[in-house]
Amino acid sequence: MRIKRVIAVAAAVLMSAAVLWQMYLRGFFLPSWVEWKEVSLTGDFDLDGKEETLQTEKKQILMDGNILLPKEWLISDLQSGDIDRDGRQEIILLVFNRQNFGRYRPVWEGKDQEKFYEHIYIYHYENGKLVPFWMSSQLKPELTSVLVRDDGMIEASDTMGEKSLWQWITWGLERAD
Ligand SMILES: [Ca+2]
Ligand SMILES: [Ca+2]
Repeated sequence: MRIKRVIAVAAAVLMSAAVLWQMYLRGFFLPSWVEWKEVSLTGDFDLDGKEETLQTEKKQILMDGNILLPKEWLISDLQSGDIDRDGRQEIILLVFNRQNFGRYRPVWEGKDQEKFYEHIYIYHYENGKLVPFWMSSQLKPELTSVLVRDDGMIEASDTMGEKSLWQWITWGLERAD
């Protein structure tokens, strides 16, 4: 009897650990300053003459109900704007994932880490997919929001309460204020 009870308790502990881990992976324990915005943007992102709608819902980015990025990535904000002034809209995302690096992580970084890092990822929409344009490594300090202005400049607010202005220059974002 005693052994059975120990097994039952151990199973319950394992199950709650599994539930907690799943909650962790879904971002439930990320800091409370993270605002999970549900945004809907309509535009002709692939310049084929037809409009499409991108939206964020439950920390994912979707088009026509299809999730466009890995499900483990948690999206807190979605913006679009022509940041490099070439007439085509870029899609700007604040993403939490367990990768310190962008898409092209060094070979010695084989696995996802436990900790979540925040990134700005910039994409183009092409052939029904998001195609990477520019991806930041871990943001320091972390950003609470980004806003793409009509002139393509990006206004960012960080967790220290500071605001900053960023401009696309040749191949990356540079501080403009
Ligand atoms: Ca289109
Ligand atoms: Ca552009």
